[in-house]
Amino acid sequence: MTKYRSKANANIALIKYWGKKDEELFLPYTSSLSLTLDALYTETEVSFIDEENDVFYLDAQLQGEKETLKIKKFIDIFRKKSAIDRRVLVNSYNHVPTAAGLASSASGYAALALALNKLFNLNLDRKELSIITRKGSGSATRSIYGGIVEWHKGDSDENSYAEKVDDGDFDLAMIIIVVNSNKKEISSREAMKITVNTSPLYQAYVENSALDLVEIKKAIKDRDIKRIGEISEHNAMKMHSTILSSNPPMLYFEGDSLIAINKVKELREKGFDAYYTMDAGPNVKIVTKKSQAEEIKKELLDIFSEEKIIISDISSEDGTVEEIE
Ligand code: 2P0
Repeated sequence: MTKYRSKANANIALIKYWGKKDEELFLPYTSSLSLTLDALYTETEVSFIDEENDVFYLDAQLQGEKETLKIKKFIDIFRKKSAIDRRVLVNSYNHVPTAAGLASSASGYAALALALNKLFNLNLDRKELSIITRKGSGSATRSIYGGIVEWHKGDSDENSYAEKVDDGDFDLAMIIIVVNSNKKEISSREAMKITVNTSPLYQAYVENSALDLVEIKKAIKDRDIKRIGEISEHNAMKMHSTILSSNPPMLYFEGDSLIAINKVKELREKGFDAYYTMDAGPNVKIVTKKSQAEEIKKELLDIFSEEKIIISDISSEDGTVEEIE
């Protein structure tokens, strides 16, 4: 029996993806750009089984019908492309610091795609894989690669894909403050749909985000971490403005998110290069310099406990896959 094991790292967007133009094909309204994080990753093992249905374990827990159906649909893409109609056993492990609750669908779908590519003997290249991965979860398309990654929004199935824009091998790091690790009340998929349909600010956000992308790529080329941070912070808050101005309004900030944001501003006043970004949840992520991360952590320990603070380097390594049996 042939078994493969893959690994893909999670990513955090500096220029956010929020909203689909085409829900069937997962074509976004905006291009996005992310950092692939060293500290958070998923490992996934796959093999063929002679069962009626696919079987999915996540962190050694057999998953129910709903979760299994989601990945069945994803595996169907590989079955169709390869014309191999076999069921699959999927064993997926999220490697996140204890109690962080940062399990990521991005690293999950990217790892699964890398493994299925081998299992179904498709030999797709990374660009083709990112196109397929997109249809598992939009943000997952970026986790096929290490470094700093751009997802080109495109306007068709074939030209909406991710690409590494930089190996990220400079003094850049991210600090994650885990504000709340509970499961979200509303999925990103649903929330972004409400935003697209109801926020009067959405169109402006889409136009503005394209400018942010151009500017951040310049800043990355210049290794200008201050500028990278400023653009990221502003882009994230513009996304949250569209979420706040949806109908019904949605709000991802919790009390501790605001405390973290204020602390980041205070750190800046003290001379640190620290900028915040937030996704579809209350956790706050700080864009900073690797060389300042430990000192910033010390400052954060005044407010947050040790296990709530995760320092991560950028992982320059692309997702990997190996045969294990
Ligand atoms: C991002 N987020 O760029 C943005 C920023 C959250 C805020 O991608 O429907 O789980 O599976 O494509 O990828 C979260 O959305 O949504 C997300 P689907 P996904 O990282």
